[in-house]
Amino acid sequence: MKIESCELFETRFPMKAPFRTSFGAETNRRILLVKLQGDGITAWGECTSADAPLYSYETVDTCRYVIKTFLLPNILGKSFADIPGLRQTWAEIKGHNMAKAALEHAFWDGLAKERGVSLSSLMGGTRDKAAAGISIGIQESIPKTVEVVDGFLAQGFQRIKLKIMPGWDVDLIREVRRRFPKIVLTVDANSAYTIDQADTFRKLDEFGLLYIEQPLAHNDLIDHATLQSMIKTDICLDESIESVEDARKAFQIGAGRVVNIKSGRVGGGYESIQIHNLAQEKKIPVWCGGMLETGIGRAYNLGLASLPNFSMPADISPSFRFYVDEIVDPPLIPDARGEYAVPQGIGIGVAVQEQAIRKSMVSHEQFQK
Ligand code: OSB
Ligand code: MG
Repeated sequence: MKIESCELFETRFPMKAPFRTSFGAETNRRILLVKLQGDGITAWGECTSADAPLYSYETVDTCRYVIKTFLLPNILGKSFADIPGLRQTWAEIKGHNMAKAALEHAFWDGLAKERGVSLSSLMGGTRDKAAAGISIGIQESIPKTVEVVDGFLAQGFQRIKLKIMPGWDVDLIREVRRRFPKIVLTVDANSAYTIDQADTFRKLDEFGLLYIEQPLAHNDLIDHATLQSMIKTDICLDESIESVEDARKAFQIGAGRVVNIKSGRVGGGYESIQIHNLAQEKKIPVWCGGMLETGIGRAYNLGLASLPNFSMPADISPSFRFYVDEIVDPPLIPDARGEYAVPQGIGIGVAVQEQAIRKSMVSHEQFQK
């Protein structure tokens, strides 16, 4: 596909309810959307960066800046026959994975459209269903959490993930486990603890969690390996894995036994597939994480989650859970058994409603060679 033009839409989607994690609450989400055009094809991508550098150092503004200043000038007006060709243009640019992934993401959609195939099949997907898990933010009380969990279980979600932080952990999980003895339950600390708080995780060992996600620092592997050797429950790495090289090192030292793959965090679908493949070779299960995406990002995640080693439920709740406005058609919704149909249409497999995007748009820029 030839990249004749690129448009950046900055949108603002008020959240129906704040999504609270150990690092803060998201209430009003700015989201950068990318539209590429060329050879008669229109392709879309979503940048997974948040407004503030709390999950990682990237922000909506750093992504926009890096895309405009360093990534686009090397690709505008050029044709790329495959993903490695595109990635080669930014091979020497360090970090800024979410900025790179936003462009790569749109290009995957474009390439799939050029070849007349679904994103899932272009990525090497082997299944047409993906199991849905749900990530539940920090609530005002334990009884309220129990009520929220109950509601999502009734909707069919196959795995419940609860955000934890110091002071909001063992008592919470004890009660949720008491009320729901059989459910698949996980926790996500978003790096809120240090290794000297290992005792908390020893206590969590008794609740039969599927895994404990990112207990320690966002850029740590060493302490995670120490912690993993001290507890029975598997550690799942999220923030700490930004590349296949990170994954290789993590597996080598035993820093975790599960990986949450988020395409934005690792710089795109190509790197995600490398991590998926290495993990498969090492018999490490992976699952597809989420970053509160709109339908565009969720559709992309479903394509990725159709690869064979995505063997645990994804963080893919429908985007109407967070946002009033839907920007893709048809909206992606799991069935009553908590399964999504992986889109089989060409490209990301859902139609993007530019009209709806423009309704929520706060700025728009167009770049052409
Ligand atoms: O750590 O998995 C995380 C959302 C924003 C930032 C970090 C995380 C999350 C989630 C995913 O838990 C929720 C979702 O997209 O449904
Ligand atoms: Mg996480």
